[in-house]
Amino acid sequence: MSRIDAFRERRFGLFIHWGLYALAARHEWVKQRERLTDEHYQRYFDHFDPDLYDPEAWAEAAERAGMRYTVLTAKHHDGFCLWDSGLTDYSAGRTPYGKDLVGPFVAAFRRRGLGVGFYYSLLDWHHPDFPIDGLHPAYVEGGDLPDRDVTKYGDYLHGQVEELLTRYSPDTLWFDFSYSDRIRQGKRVHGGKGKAEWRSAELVDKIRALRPDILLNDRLELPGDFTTPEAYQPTGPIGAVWEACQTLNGSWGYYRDNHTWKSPEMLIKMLVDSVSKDGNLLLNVGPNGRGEFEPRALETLREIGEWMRPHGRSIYGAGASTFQAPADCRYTQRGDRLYVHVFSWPFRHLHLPGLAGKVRYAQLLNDGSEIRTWAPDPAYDNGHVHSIAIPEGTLTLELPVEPP
Ligand code: FUL
Repeated sequence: MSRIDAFRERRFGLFIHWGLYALAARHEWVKQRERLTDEHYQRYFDHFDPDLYDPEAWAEAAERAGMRYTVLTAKHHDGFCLWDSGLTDYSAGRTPYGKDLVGPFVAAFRRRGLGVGFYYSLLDWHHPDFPIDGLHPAYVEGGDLPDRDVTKYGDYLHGQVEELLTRYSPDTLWFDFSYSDRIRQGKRVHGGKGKAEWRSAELVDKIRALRPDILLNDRLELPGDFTTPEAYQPTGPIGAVWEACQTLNGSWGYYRDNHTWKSPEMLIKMLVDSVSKDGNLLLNVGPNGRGEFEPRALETLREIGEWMRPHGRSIYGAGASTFQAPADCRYTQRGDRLYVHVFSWPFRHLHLPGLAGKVRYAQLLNDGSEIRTWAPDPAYDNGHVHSIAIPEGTLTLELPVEPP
C-alpha cells in the first residue's frame, strides 16, 4: 500500500500543540497577540518544567480515542524547540526540565503502531534573523523593513528540519506559515521573494532525498501531498488528499480559562463528515504546563473512543460513496459496505435514493441488530428509494450493497 493510501486509511489523528505558551495558558499566539517582549516571554522558558510529562499516557489516550497517528509541534511560531536542537539553545533541554521531549514521544507513539509527524513553523519570533514581524508597522503600513539576514534564518530552518528527519524519521512533516497572503506573497518580505525566504523547493528536495516516502503538507507555498483545511469542513470531496484540523475549544495551545468546548458528539460528526468527503481529521489537544492533557480533553477523547470502538469500521479505510445520502445523513463506504450515519432522527423512516433493490441487509453498527428494510414501492419516487426503519438516537448502520 502506498504511503498516501496508508495515510488516508488511518483517517483520524491527534494534533498536539505544546510549548512555552502552555504556561501562559491563553493561546499559542499569546506572545504576538499581546505584544509580549522577549524579556517577558523568557519567564515561560525559565519556568518550563513539565514534571508530569508522560508520553505513554498521551499515546494511550490517543489510541483509546481511536486515533491512528499524531502530529507534534516540534517548533511553533515562538521558536521554542521541543527537541535538543544542536542549532539553538532555545530548547526544552535548556529549561529547568532539562531533557529532550521528542525522543520519548516518538518512542511511545510508535510502540503503539501510531504514525508520527512533526509540525514545524516557518515563522520564528525568537530567531534574530527571522525577517518578518507580522505586526511591525513596516508590514502593516509600508515603510522601511528591519534589516535581517534572511539567508541565515533559511540555513537554520533547513538544518533543523534535517535534524528532525535524521533523528526521528517522521512519517509526515506539517509546515506552517500563518501570516496573511499579502506577507505570504512576499511583497513585504525583506528581500522580496516570498517563498525564496525559506528556499522551499531546495528544502523539499533535501527532505525527499533524506526520506523519499515522507508526506508533506501544503503550507510551504508548494503543492504538498495533502491539503490542510483549518478549523472548517470542506463542502465535499475536493479532488485532493486532505486532512481537516480542528481544536477542542478554539485554541490550539492550552487555554485554561476557555470554556467554549465542542461536544464529543459534534467532533464525532466532524470526523464522519470528513470521511464522507474523503478526508482525514486531525483533532488537537494542548497539553498543560505540567505536561498533562487536562481532564476536559481526556473526557472528550474517552467519549470519542467509546463511539469509535464499535463504529471504527465505518471510518478506517472508508471514504466517500458515489451514492447520494439523504438529508442530514452522511454516507461513508468501504468496498461493498455502505455506512449510513444519521445525524438527526428522521422521525421513523429513511428513504435511500438510488438504492432500490440494492440493499442486501441492514444492521445497526453499535449492536449488530438487524434493521427492517422495505422493497421499493413503485408508487413512491418511481421506485428508486429503499426504505429503512430507524430507531431514535444518533446511529450508524451498515448496509452491504450492490455496487453502483
Ligand atoms: C495556524 C497557526 O497559526 C496556529 O497557531 C495553529 O498552529 C494552526 C494549526 O495553524 O496557522
